[in-house]
Amino acid sequence: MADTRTALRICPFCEATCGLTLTIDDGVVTAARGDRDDVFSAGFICPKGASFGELDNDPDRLTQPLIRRDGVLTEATWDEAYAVVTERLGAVIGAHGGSSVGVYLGNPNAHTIAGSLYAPLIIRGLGTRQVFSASTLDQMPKHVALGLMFGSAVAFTVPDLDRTDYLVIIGANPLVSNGSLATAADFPGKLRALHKRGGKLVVIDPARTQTAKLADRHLAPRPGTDAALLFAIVHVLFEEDLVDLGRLAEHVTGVEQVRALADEFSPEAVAPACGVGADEIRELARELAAAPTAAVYGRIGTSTVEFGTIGSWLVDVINILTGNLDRPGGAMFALGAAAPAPRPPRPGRGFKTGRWASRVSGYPEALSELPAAALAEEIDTAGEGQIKAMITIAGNPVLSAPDGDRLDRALDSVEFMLSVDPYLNETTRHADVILPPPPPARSAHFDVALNNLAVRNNVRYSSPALPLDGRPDEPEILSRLALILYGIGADGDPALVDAQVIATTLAKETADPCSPVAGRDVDELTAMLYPGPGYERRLDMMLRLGPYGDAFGARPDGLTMERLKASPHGIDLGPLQPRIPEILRTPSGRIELAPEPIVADVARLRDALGRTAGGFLLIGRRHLRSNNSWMHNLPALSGGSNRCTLQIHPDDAADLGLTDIAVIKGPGGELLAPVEVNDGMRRGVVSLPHGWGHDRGGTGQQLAASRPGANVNQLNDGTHLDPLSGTAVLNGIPVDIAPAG
Ligand SMILES: Nc1nc2c(c(=O)[nH]1)N[C@H]1C(S)=C(S)[C@@H](COP(=O)(O)OP(=O)(O)OC[C@H]3O[C@@H](n4cnc5c(=O)[nH]c(N)nc54)[C@H](O)[C@@H]3O)O[C@H]1N2
Ligand SMILES: Nc1nc2c(c(=O)[nH]1)N[C@H]1C(S)=C(S)[C@@H](COP(=O)(O)OP(=O)(O)OC[C@H]3O[C@@H](n4cnc5c(=O)[nH]c(N)nc54)[C@H](O)[C@@H]3O)O[C@H]1N2
Ligand code: SF4
Ligand SMILES: [Mo]
Repeated sequence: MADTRTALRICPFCEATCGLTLTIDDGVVTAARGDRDDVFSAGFICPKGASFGELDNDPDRLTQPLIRRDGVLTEATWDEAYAVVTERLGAVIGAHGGSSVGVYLGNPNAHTIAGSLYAPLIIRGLGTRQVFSASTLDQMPKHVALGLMFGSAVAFTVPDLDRTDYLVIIGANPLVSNGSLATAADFPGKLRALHKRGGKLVVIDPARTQTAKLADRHLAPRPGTDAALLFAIVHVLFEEDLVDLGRLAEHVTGVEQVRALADEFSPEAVAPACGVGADEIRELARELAAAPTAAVYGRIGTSTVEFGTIGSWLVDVINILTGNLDRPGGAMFALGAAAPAPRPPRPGRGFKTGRWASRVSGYPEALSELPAAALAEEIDTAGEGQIKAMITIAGNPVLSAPDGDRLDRALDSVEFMLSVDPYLNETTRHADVILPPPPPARSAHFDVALNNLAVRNNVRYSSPALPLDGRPDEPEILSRLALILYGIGADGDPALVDAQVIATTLAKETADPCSPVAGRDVDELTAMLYPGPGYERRLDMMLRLGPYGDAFGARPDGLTMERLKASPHGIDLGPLQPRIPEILRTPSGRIELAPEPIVADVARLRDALGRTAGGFLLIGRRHLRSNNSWMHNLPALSGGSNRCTLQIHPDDAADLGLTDIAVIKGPGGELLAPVEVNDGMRRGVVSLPHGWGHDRGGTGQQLAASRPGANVNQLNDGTHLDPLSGTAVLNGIPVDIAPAG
């Protein structure tokens, strides 16, 4: 008789954070289904979540550390691996300082406790400014726009999906991605519910995506022109006297400046560049203003483009000018359970980029990060401040960032490289040491980051579903690396790392007159913390200091780790609530609608309007059964439509005489891809998915290597960035297409 049981586990594979019920037979995850009682996801699941078991049990997952011996990565014990890190990383730091160590943090860090709570300690331990992440391949324009407008780069505006009457989705395909920067389990169901209650959906996307097919209205602009199109909406709002800030009026400055800036972006002026009719833009602006409530929501297609920050800013400018920011049914701010408790409104220091610049190209820092597109040059350009060693945590920049071939060579040249990653892949194959975290069923889960982006406030926690069996979990791995950097050594007690964070945080909180624990005794509070592993103690502290917390006994009904654990399907914390002015931290204490750096960048947009481009523009796409570069190794997710093909309009294919294979040339190189005609593509636009190109030697993902696809980012030379955020231009890249051979 098999020993069969179930365990609950929040899915860590995308931002939807669905609750799963895992079936466990004899200590192995054999199935996953949606947890119908989950307070947030109510049973929703997608093919990736359903493949949880396959991912957990993937035989290509590393179970032991690898260390490079005589040039070859070979299995080693954890003690041996930490010893090599201590010696070799220590040697680089001894010779060149901690600032010579580059760090790249990949996407899964947003989904793990380790990435949220422990990765920052490694950066601090190194004292390095050579910090890179997937954010500058993704959402950094949004951070910069939010920071400049609201004074906090993490004051995310989230569409109130459950209550809105009119939703505009620009540059996102949530039917496939399941949503991003808007944590909503069952996005498809929420769009259907919008229709059911008589609401309207508008999708703005050069491709007729799955999401666009659901829309009442689909505009298909030329790639890279969202900022101009959004500006034209703003123009119409002013011109036709449709601006109505409502409750926000007293909290906003800069409205007249925005009016002046929008003056030259009339629908008629931008229509030729956008390839969308002026009347369509006017109609959209009028409907947005007339809707009882409306929300504009932008994502990758509005972000990873030439004018990413201006576009991301305009999304919220429209939400504000139509009175839809911070009201039910509009774009609102979540209030995460582990975020600090709200403080009384007050002016803040505001947000600045460019406090320092990258060494080689002088790109401004944003949110203490440098552009991922500049990582290779920071490694391969000699001189003072050059990166001499690399640490990657949960990232695969060789496939995710522009010009992977250059990064490939650069990573090969560093004196020492350490990767914390479960796979031997295109990036980690360069490491001298790979430390593999355990599979997800053996890890705890809490959405430190994504709870602040949820379309409905909630809090949920998963304990590990299976024991670690002697392996360290990822918090322990990162804690031991921190101990090495602090000079204590890898055999120190990892609990010291948590104790230090707890002591520092509580000292600050008790000294803050606005904190729920102002004036209390740090030792008394510390003694009250949940008696679990270090990360549970830290989460307990955060929850208790947070907006719903028990304030360490002062609010006896409030949230604690113990109470959260007693609610295995999670705790619903209600619909989003207005947070202005409390959330604002600008120097003026108001929403600064016309921040100087953005105003200064508008001239660049104006100049681009007159540009006439021939040739094709390349955009990206995602597949339901894929996740960036790292899920091409699972049988359940491979095959079918999940293929690295060049999608092109049939008439364009016919004009070019394209039949089976196309050669695609971009500013950074060329590649071959099978042609897939698709009449949903705009004429002159082609699409390729990213995360493919598994044909490099020395990797350990057999299935992925057997159907490698091509690395779209090789078409990109990495020199084109959104200047305000340092984000790589990944959509709207000029390419030439021809039949192969
Ligand atoms: N052309 C083009 N390029 C793009 C994009 C695009 O739209 N077009 N999208 C961009 C975006 S939005 C993103 S977010 C980036 C992603 O860029 P990256 O984050 O660099 O790449 P991923 O493919 O997500 O790689 C994730 C890595 O984390 C590892 N991993 C998985 N789970 C864990 C874990 O629990 N712990 C640890 N330590 N490691 C883990 C995987 O093995 C893999 O190596 O790609 C970007 N690149
Ligand atoms: N199944 C699956 N889910 C995922 C991922 C995955 O790889 N697979 N990745 C996850 C990650 S890391 C992220 S960041 C999110 C991303 O979430 P989304 O942003 O929703 O995902 P994308 O599919 O990249 O959608 C971008 C859309 O922008 C369009 N687009 C391209 N250029 C332009 C343009 O110039 N203007 C406009 N208006 N549209 C344009 C594209 O056609 C595409 O439909 O998805 C996450 N979820
Ligand atoms: S939608 Fe995202 S969180 Fe939900 S099951 Fe799929 S991958 Fe997991
Ligand atoms: Mo992403």
